[in-house]
Order: sequence, then C-alpha cells, then structure tokens
Amino acid sequence: MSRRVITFGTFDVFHVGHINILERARKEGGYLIVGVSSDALNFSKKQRYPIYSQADRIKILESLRFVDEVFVEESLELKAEYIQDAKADLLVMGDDWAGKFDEMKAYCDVKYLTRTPSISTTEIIEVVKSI
Ligand code: C2G
Repeated sequence: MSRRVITFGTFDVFHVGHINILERARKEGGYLIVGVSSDALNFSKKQRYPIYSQADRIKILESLRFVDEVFVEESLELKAEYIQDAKADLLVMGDDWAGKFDEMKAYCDVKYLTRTPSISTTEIIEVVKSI
C-alpha cells in the first residue's frame, strides 16, 4: 500500500546522513514530501544562516530521485497544518528528535529513524574550519 510520508529539516551542507534518512523515509511509504526550513526560520532557531541558501537547499532536494515534493517550512509552529495540507499518512524524523513530534500522532503516524552515526553538518563545518 502506498502511503504519503512527510519529513522536515534544514539539509544544510548536504551529506550522506541526509541521503540515508530521505531514502529510508521514502521506503516507508512510496511518496516523500520534504519540508525544508527557510533561511529565516534557521536564523531564528540557530542565530546563524545556513551555509547553503534556501534556494540551493531546495534545488538539491528536488533533484533526488526519492524525493517527490519539496516545500518551505516557514515556522515550527505550523507542523500540524503542513502535515494536513500534504495529506501525509506518516511523519518521519531522525531519532535526535525522538519524542519531540509525538503530538502529531493526532494527524498521522509518527516514526523516528536511527540517525547515521559520525556525520553532521556541524561536524563538517568544524572540520573544514580546522584545516
Ligand atoms: N540526520 C540523520 N543522520 C545524520 C544527520 C541528520 O538521520 N547524521 C537527519 C536528522 O535526524 C533530520 C534530517 O536528517 O531528521 C535533517 O537534519 P537537519 O538538517 O539537521 O534538520 P534540523 O535542523 O534538525 O531540522 O522542524 C524540524 C526541523 O526543521 C529539523
């Protein structure tokens, strides 16, 4: 049975951990919708802008064969609306978010997948800075 899967993230300095979660999220249902955090949302969350612009992050995500739709996540408070607008059956997030989106179980199934170990945007930035 095909299910519509939704996931959210910044996907800055795109790396294999991002690939792995998107690939696995798509396999959970067969159709994957990705909400990518806007530059403004990132600034409000992390007090810095992503390294890659919103337009570039969208372009990278749209070019992946296991991503079917991409939209911009403008606010963390609108998760329920985004899930309903997308008619999503399942929300997938990495397990660094375990438990954090359980309120969304009112709108769809929620599943946390194991993060890929030993890689993150923050670590990549630190390594590059130290070279
Ligand atoms: N991820 C992963 N393995 C890694 C790094 C990231 O599985 N080694 C997953 C995260 O768990 C997340 C997704 O990749 O599900 C995107 O990660 P980020 O870009 O870091 O997303 P974040 O800034 O946490 O934004 O509304 C929720 C936020 O927008 C999530």
